[in-house]
Amino acid sequence: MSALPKFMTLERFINEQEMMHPGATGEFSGLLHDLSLAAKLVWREVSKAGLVNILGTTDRMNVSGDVVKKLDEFADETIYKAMDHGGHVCVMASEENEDILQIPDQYTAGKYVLLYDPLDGSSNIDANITIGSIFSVFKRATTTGKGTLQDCLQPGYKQVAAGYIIYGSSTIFVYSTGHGVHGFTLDPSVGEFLLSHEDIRIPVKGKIYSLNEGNFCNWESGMQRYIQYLKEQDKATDRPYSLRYIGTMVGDSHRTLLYGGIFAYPGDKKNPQGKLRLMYECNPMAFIIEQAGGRSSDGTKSVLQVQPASLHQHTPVFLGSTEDVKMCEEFLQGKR
Ligand code: P6P
Repeated sequence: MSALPKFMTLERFINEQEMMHPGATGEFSGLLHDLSLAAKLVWREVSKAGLVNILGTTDRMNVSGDVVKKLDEFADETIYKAMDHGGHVCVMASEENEDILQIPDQYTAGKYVLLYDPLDGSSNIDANITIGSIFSVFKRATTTGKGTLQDCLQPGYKQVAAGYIIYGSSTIFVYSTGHGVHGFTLDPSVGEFLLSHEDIRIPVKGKIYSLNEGNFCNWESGMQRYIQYLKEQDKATDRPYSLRYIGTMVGDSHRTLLYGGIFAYPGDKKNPQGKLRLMYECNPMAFIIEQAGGRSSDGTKSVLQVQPASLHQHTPVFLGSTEDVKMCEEFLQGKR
């Protein structure tokens, strides 16, 4: 009999990870299982968005001022409804909702907190460009009852899990619980996420930089000098780098995770804190990149060290290969 490939489903992987922690109650596994279901339900709509006239926009604006597209709303509601009744979370927060999202009274409040961006890069939906869902999980900070804003506003180093689902040429569920980063590709024919990227490690140095260079004129001088440096011809230091920019954080971060280099959304004169949100974009992506052996920064320290003050706060973000992010920090700090 031909040797069958080692089929490891996400469900089985989660269960095996739980067995490696004797004290585990199964609550954490249950949360991840529910997230996996939510991912499949969102994928089902995203994969046929162009066919069922789900596109278009609503009049509702979200807290970040983006026009909310119908698929955004669907993904937001789908994730909430998949997670609200399992008894695993005590409170949630989403990019699409200004305030925290309570668990309905009829359901048990669990010991975890979920923050998520239901459909990152949704402005690209109509152009069929890669989009994604991003999630961040903490243990609750309070002890009992309904979760609170305090449960949500925890620094990124306290995350117990984080990850994303990238809806591209294939759909991949990438996550970490602090024991490495693993990717699972959806096989639509069986409706299972199958282990395809075990223990992802980011290259120490890359050759790609990824950011919106259209903001160049508004950047501080250190950032301008760093990008100019990457574009100079110097074979000894493997320059010039190539620019790759999808315009979806999930897509640009995923490519950076696999190929190396640096993804950035710096602050600038108009938006000193940049465009990306700390709690449900930068923290989870920084957790993934650091778990894969890379580096994150807000320009001066790890993104995971930022003490949040509000749910939708922005932060400058630099993610990627350790050597690339370190060099960027040296330019930003005037050391080069
Ligand atoms: P810009 C998508 O709208 C998003 O929130 C991120 O996914 C992405 O990295 C960024 O904004 C792109 O912003 O200003 O380059 O269009």
